[in-house]
Amino acid sequence: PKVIYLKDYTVPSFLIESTELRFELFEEETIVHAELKVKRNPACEKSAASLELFGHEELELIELTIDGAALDEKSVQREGELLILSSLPETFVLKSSTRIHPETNTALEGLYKSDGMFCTQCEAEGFRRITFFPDRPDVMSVFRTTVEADKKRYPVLLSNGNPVKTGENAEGRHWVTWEDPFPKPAYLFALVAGDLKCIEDSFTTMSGREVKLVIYAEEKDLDKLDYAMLSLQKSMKWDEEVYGREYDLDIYMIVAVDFFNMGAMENKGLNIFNTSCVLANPKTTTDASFQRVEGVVAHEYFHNWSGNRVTCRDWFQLSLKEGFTVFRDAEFSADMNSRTVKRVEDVSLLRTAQFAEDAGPMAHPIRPDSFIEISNFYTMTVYEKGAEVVRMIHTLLGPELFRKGSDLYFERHDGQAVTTEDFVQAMEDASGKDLGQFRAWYHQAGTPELHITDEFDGQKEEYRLTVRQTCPATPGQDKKTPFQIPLSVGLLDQEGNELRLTNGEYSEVLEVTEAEQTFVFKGINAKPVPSLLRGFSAPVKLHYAYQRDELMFLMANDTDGFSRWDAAQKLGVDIMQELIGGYSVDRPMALDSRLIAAYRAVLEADGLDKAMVSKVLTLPSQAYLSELSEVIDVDAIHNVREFIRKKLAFELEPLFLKRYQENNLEVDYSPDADSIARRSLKNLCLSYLVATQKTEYLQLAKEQYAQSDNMTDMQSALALVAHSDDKVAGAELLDDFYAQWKDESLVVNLWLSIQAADPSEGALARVESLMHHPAFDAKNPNKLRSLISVFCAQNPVNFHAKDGSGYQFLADRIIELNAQNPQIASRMLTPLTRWKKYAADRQVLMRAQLERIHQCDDLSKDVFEVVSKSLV
Ligand code: HT7
Ligand code: ZN
Repeated sequence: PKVIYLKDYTVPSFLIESTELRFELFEEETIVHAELKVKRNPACEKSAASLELFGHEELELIELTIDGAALDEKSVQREGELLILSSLPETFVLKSSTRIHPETNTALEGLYKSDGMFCTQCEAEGFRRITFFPDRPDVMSVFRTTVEADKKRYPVLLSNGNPVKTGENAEGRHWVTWEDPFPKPAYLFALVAGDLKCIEDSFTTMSGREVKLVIYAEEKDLDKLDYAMLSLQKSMKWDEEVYGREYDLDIYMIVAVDFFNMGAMENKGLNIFNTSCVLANPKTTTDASFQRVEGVVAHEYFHNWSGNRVTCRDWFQLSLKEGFTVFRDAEFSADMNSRTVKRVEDVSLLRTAQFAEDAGPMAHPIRPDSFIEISNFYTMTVYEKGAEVVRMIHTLLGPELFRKGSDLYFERHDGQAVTTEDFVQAMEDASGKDLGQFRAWYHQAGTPELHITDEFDGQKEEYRLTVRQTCPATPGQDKKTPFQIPLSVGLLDQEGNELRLTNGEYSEVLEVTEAEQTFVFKGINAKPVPSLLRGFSAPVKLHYAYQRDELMFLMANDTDGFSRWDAAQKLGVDIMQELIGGYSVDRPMALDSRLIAAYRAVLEADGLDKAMVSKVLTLPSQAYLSELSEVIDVDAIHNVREFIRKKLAFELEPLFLKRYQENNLEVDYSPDADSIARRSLKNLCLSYLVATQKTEYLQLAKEQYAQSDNMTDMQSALALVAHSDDKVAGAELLDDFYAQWKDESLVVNLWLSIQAADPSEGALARVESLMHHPAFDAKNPNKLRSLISVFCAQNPVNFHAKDGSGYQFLADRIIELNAQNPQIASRMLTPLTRWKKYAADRQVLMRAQLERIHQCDDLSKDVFEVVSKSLV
């Protein structure tokens, strides 16, 4: 397959002034009529250049005319995905008719069917599966779309923009025409046709315009749409208040579909959402999913400006819209809920999944230089690290100048397709801050590491921090230049009081720009304890030789909530790593009593934020410890973690019980931050209690399961019983749960995941048998993720079984999925790509499966790219 390079970018040779589409939807085929008004691009230097239309190989071209006449054979060439038209006039009307088959489209790209309804997914390159078109984001046009279908089966017909006309045809068919006045690239096109019901509301914008808000779903899910509506209204208000951005069409629609490759899609005026990111009600939805719905609704809404009004010039610029929009949605969630908790959750994810990606064979900068298949680059790096890079600009400029920069960016580039460079330039121009060196974050991959040492000079009353930065080699980038890194620090005296720093404040952002650099703090009369990388001010790995007592001190005294949690994590990691090291040489395990003391202090303290208490009392995850390991010892990590959990449970049992009882209130469910925090602390305490393996606590979990009026408490209790040693009790509850919820697809996904994550022996056989259960559907990505991906990513002891059975199982699934749904196949491959992090015996087994996949005929570009890069 061909590699596409950023350096080869050239402007399009033709532009499209308007696009008129007519879809005739039938059960056995769909006919797409397209009429494009085309003109030569004055910015293109090649005056005789041809027009390149993209069209997937499966498209059947029925008719093609230019200004009403058929083209002569010499002027039309079809080469793979390209239809090349040459000898063209300056302006012309291009008409085509194409036959496609959404009814058999299992890739879920382009036009396809989800549970009997037609829907689309065009980002990144799905539009070329619909019709022949210059499917590239820098070709923007206005769209007028008519959708025609059987009225009974498909009473609702939607597309982007505003509905302008409707009518009925013979044979029970009807049609609706939609007009979108905003020029957009084809990747933002959307169409939906189905038997849908909706809820409606409205939003009055800051300039007083009333916008109609409509959320569509299948009738059975109508009772799960209110939370998304509320989240949408909150997002619209927040974007006006924080960014001055107003919505621009008269209507905003969201449609929930069950078959979807990702979370949601920001199509102009017609968002399409995976049901898992839009449906929510207390009976069927966990707290985590409520928060996800709020966050994803906001994310897609914010794209209306960061992505749609100002879009990407080419797909290398993906982080321009994704990094910025993730930053925007994270700030929104922080404002709606607890800022510190949101930061802790985001940093945990970044430090496990993104850092692992940055250290693996697919490592790439947030603005990649090349790709084979762009779908492979919707990554943690482009999204989450991209958001951290925007956050660093926010930190370096401060909130006021950052807002000036974003105003300038939106104003300067409204209606354009631009680059990450344009974004940085706007920030620079608005603030006057030199971001020259900062740009390295866009083109250098890998996680920078900060090695910090300190020195106290009592005579000079000086405290010095010396910071050395390094960045490991990544594929194609051996050497890196130093990054500009905002390092937020504070200093605490021996009593735990914060000291005033050089800027006169208690916190200061040091700008690290050199390979090695020393920062001096004057007027310090005793050696302080440094609080480093406050708020995780940069996406880096920090190395500073903290003593365990110092970490306990920071846990108790640091004023920065994030840093208190981070100190607890560091203490946990330090203690666990010592035991993990001893595990392979059979050293008896003993828990450092300081961890017990630190946990006790947190459990005993009054008035602490409950969400933070539960975060602090959660041991570093298996995934994080794996990421930190030179060589991942799966069993050692698992067993050490379980040993410590049990030990803490026994030592602190009365406190866990007290906190459980205090927080086990009989109140009506609400997904507000305080209630979520209370449930999270309660369920964490219950998990420690069950870890004692005392029957009374298993009984307590069963009671919680039986009495709970919400899915958060029910699911937590079910998982604890199902993963306990009492397999009879576990099976009983799992059967009961399925019987209760078998008609709620998203709840059934929880049921699949709980079983897939069960660490007890025989998990693979259970997963294999669940693949034959009526609840499972191998064509539905949500089912695949809930069962297969959860097993491979969240059940390490079974997935990494020494006999290689887990690896073979995953490879079999990838080979099956490669033809059916390449995007999902390639995403599911990730666990195998990390083979170099394991000991030799596992490496051999993992590599063998990668090679088996590599040797398959007809590998999709998606799978080929990931497998071949992983084998290097
Ligand atoms: N911008 C959206 C990307 C997306 C996508 C990409 C590839 C394949 C399927 C997809 N579905 C949605 C999602 C977002 O970031 O908002
Ligand atoms: Zn996005």
